[in-house]
Amino acid sequence: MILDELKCTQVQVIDEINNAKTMKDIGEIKGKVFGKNGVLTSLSRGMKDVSAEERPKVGALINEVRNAIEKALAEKEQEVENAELALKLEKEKIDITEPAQGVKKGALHPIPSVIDRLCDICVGLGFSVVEGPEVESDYYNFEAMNIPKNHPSRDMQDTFFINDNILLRSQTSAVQAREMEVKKPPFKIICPGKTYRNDSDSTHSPVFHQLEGLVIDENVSMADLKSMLTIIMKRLYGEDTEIRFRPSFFPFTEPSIEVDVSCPTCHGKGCSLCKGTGMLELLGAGIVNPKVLEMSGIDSKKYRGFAFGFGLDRTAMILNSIGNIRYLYKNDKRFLEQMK
Ligand code: FA5
Repeated sequence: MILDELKCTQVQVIDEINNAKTMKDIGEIKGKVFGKNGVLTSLSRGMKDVSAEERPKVGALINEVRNAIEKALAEKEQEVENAELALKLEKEKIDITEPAQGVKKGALHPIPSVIDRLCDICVGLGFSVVEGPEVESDYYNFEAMNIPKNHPSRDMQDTFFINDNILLRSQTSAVQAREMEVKKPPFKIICPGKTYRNDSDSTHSPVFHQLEGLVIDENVSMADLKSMLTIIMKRLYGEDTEIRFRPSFFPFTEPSIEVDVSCPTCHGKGCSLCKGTGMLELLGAGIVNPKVLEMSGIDSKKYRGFAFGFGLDRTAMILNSIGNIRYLYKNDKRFLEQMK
């Protein structure tokens, strides 16, 4: 009886193996045959009920059936593996005559791009780049810049205070005293970075960027400042850019100037970007006030200095003909795509 069952099982299982198409089918057959309740496992368990003289015969047949099934499974596995590999290779075939897919290129946002360009120009002129904290003390932002507490000129920069003595820096000029305290003259530094003021309209943002420049040396003059700024602006905007210096006031420079450039959109004729004036205000600058030098421990009889502070958002707007500062902060992909 058991001998017939074994022979029958062999025929059925080998038939199933022949019909298997995938590794999953083969796995299922293995479970059905050799699993805990598999057909061959159950038949082997039945050995205990077989009489002593039949046992060697049945045992031999069980081994024969097992070997035959295992052999058929191994052959089928190899066959299915080969077929699956052939299919995979067929699917992954690369047609080298197909045109290549274009690579999508990203681009720098206009602000970091302008910072890179200005830093490159200034480093080429011998400046080193420094950094300063955005959360700053009242001392470095104002007092060391000759703007004592309650001085009316503080109103020029509507400042975000964190407490009486800590604020978000309203100007990169805050790095001037920090650098003068630790560097031995002569030196030339620039400091790009974020600045904060309670300001908001089409050309003013509460968060904006400035690039500070400071040169301390003997015999520094207004002529040096003007020629340095002329070189920087012509390298930034092009050789035919017209530059205008106007007298101005900053408590930390004396004398002080403001600098305008001819509008790159209308070339001085007047347009919406320059509000019809043909010129755009770009930065403040001046000869460092001797009081500022003394407060930071620099001998004002021996050394003089000049400083300048670019508004970088304005610079980026001018370079890219952007009509509203908010576009720089909106993260609108359509706008950013145009800046490539
Ligand atoms: C200053 O901040 C001085 N620290 C500049 C300076 C440095 C003068 C060294 C002398 C020596 P002012 O407040 O004008 O100056 O700002 C300089 C530039 O920053 C402006 O010309 C403008 O381009 C930009 N700016 C000022 N406020 C904002 C704002 N809210 N949003 C965008 N840009 C601004």
